[in-house]
Amino acid sequence: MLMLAQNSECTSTLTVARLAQHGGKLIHQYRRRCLSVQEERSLATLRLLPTPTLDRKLQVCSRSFQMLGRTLHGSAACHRAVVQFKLSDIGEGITEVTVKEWYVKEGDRVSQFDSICEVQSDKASVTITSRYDGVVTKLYYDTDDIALVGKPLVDIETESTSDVIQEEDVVETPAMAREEHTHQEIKGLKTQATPAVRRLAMENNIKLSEVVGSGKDGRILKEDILNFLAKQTGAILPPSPFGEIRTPSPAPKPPPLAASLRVLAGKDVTEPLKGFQKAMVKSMMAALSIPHLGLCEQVELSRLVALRAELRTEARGHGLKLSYMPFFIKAASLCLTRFPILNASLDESCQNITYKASHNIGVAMDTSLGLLVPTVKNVQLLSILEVAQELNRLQELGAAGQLGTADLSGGTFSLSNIGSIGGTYAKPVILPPEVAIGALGKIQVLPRFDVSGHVTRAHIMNVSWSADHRIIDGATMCRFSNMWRDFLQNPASMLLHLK
Ligand code: CO6
Repeated sequence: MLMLAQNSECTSTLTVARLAQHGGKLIHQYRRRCLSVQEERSLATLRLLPTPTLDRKLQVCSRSFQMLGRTLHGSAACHRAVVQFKLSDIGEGITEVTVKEWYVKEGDRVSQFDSICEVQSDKASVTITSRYDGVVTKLYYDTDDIALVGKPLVDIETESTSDVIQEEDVVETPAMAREEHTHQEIKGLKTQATPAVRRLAMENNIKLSEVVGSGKDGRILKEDILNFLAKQTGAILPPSPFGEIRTPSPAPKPPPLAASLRVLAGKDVTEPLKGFQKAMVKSMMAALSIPHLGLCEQVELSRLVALRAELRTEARGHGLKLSYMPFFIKAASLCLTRFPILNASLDESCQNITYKASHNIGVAMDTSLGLLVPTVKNVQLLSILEVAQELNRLQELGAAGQLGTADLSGGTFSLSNIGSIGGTYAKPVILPPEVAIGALGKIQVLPRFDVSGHVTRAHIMNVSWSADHRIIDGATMCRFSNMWRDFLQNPASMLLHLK
């Protein structure tokens, strides 16, 4: 039995010690979790032993492992470990970020989930939070340095190794500590969470088994618990993109004036491109490889203007702001159902088209951090009011500089309402891997002829479409545009298609 436990690499200390204490009751559990086929055969032989013999062997084994466990714990307790806290993979192929601000300095004491620094990736500005309790002993970067994913960000001297949560980038802890602190066995699945997260769940009477983890390998994060709680209570919380990264709480700072002031003072200023500007270079260079076709159209929105005026009070009753955008977005989704080629992507070798099932409509947004394109996901499943709700949420996050990667990724088609700033016409640029985008101009009150030839006041908006001409032809774009225009000129007709 001892040999079996030593051979088995997983959680041997705890499992065998328990096995020794409870004998046959845990044999099945132990076997299921730890044993190879060969070991199982040996165990079958062991089970054939008379019970007193088995008990004696288990007691011996238990004593050995209790001693081993004490030794491991003893050495852990008196040992301060320095953990290299690495910048984790934040997905979306992001390999580097700019360190915007440190919230700690060397010598500062931090607890789990304390903010360490704010970084800006290609996609979003995010706050890195600590996984450990301890003292910061080293910062690897200065403000405005480029930090690399997978490389150390800070060193933290932890106070107790038994509290350290293991990731691929930190020091080893005894198997028992890991077993007790990071895993919980539920229906054969292991739920992973840090002690702080477990505490938070416990304090709120939440069973971890009911929470879906959004961290690496399904790890349950603090945000998952908060979101779970929010769903139960109806509160709205900002989302968190990945793992140890969550959206920042500090208010966004206005862009530094230094460069523009120096320019005003008559000096040329050269500075490196960073963050979103750098991301824009990348995405626009990619967009440049797409042959764009353009199509412009005028839309007469007088009926929509009247309808929105009527419905916005009702929306306000739901605590929502109802602008024109939810109608534009929903109408686009209805048209995408009819023209799936506009909600598609072309692979890099131009061999395959993927028609996307979800209508994740990107909305170009003028945020406190610059132009970002968060997406309203699965518009095909949403009512106009639900689109408004989602847009309101995204706008609030955008204004606070808190849009996360999850909201900024996955777009399948985009709309840019430049008219809300005042632009009348635009030439929108496709955001790869999408294949089409529409830019909406300012709604203007202009004279038009009615059917009797009389001049009337009309609410006119220009829409400018760009499409990937490699897979979309002008006729398709025009038919899509006509359909979209008709829905908005006669918004009641959308009712027939709403589910
Ligand atoms: N015309 C007239 N009035 C408008 C329009 C247009 N096109 N759009 C919005 N509005 C009104 C809107 O109805 C609100 O009025 P009230 O409800 O009466 O208060 C008001 O303007 C403010 O609307 P808001 O901007 O808050 O909300 P909306 O849902 O319309 O737009 C948004 C949300 C996120 C699209 C917008 O806030 C925004 O950020 N727009 C800028 C987008 C941008 O920067 N695009 C440029 C990208 S680069 O495309 C590009 C090709 C180049 C030019």
